[in-house]
Amino acid sequence: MKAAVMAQQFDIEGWLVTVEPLGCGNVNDTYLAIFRTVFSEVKVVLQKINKRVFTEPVLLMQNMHLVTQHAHKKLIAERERVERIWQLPKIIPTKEGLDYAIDDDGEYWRAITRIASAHAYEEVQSVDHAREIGSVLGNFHHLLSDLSCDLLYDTLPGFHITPSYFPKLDAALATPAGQARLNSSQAAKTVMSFIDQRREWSSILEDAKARGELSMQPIHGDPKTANVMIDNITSKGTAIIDLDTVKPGLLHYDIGDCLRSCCNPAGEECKDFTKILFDLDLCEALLKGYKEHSQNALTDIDKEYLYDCVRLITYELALRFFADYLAGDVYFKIRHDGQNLHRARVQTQLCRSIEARESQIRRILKKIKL
Ligand code: GN1
Ligand code: MG
Repeated sequence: MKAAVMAQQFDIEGWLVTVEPLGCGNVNDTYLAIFRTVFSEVKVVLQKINKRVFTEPVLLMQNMHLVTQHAHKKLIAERERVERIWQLPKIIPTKEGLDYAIDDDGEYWRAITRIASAHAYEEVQSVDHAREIGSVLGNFHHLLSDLSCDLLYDTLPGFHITPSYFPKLDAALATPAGQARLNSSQAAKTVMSFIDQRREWSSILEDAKARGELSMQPIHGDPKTANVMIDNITSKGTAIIDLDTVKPGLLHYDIGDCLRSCCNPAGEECKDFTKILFDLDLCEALLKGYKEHSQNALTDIDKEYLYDCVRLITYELALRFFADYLAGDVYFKIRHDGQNLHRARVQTQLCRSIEARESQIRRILKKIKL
């Protein structure tokens, strides 16, 4: 198996015992590789980078290198002053000292350390869990707050720039196959009109950015529930994983995405639409955790766009899943036909719930005073 061959390119002590699939990522292929020596065992995370999505894997790894190095230094420096051991995965070099290995098909592989004695959940488990998710994101923003954006490459141009997803949608709609998919179900038509009704509003953050109200900072890009590791021993958040999308962006993309993911306890693949809602208690807990650990990452004007960002990133993900469904599932991996349509419907439903609770969400934001 290719993964087993590639696992052995990295500078890891011992003999490879097994390589097995890990997690439910929608983009990369992820494995757990176990190595043993005659007296110990080490488990590492091995990933094949999806080159169709990340067309510049070398630059992506350069971003990851810079960000982890910066964060590790700061974590060590601050260690004695903080109440827990925050962690972040580290890149494991190849035997030649590189951050990635290339296989004979030209695919890029990397190995990173695994955050041990900790667990990431696909869906939020409790109010305390939500608070920990917010704490981890807050801490991550604090860690990157003094890293200049100019040092990071834009490895995914257009990522989280909501209007930039319309050309893909429109291109898919212009093909006979895209039209056939749109017209094949009432569900698809309903998602389509949901998206159309909000097209004009969808540039709200980009317009604020263009007016100079919001500025770019290093962001995580994908702070969903499943990317936050919770310590098995203390039940506290310990690390954020999946650093592929770390790049310049707005903190709003992260805060919006984190709330979108964490405050929907039914998860992204839920089959029962009556269960999908934006939970306000989880929202409040997450924001409290974020506030406690972000150390004033947000300006006053940033705060004015917090309601919009959670609505927008949820809308955007519905748009991204739906555009991919119409385009024939070329971006997000699927396990069954129609999965991207289903995912788009879940996010659409969640977005409606956010819109219905706008005044309560705004009240929570005021109360927490981020
Ligand atoms: C993708 O593959 P994964 O799970 O890390 C996607 C995110 C979405 C997420 C939804 C690079 O993340 O933007 O929010 O699916 N990542 C990329 O589950 O597009
Ligand atoms: Mg990701």
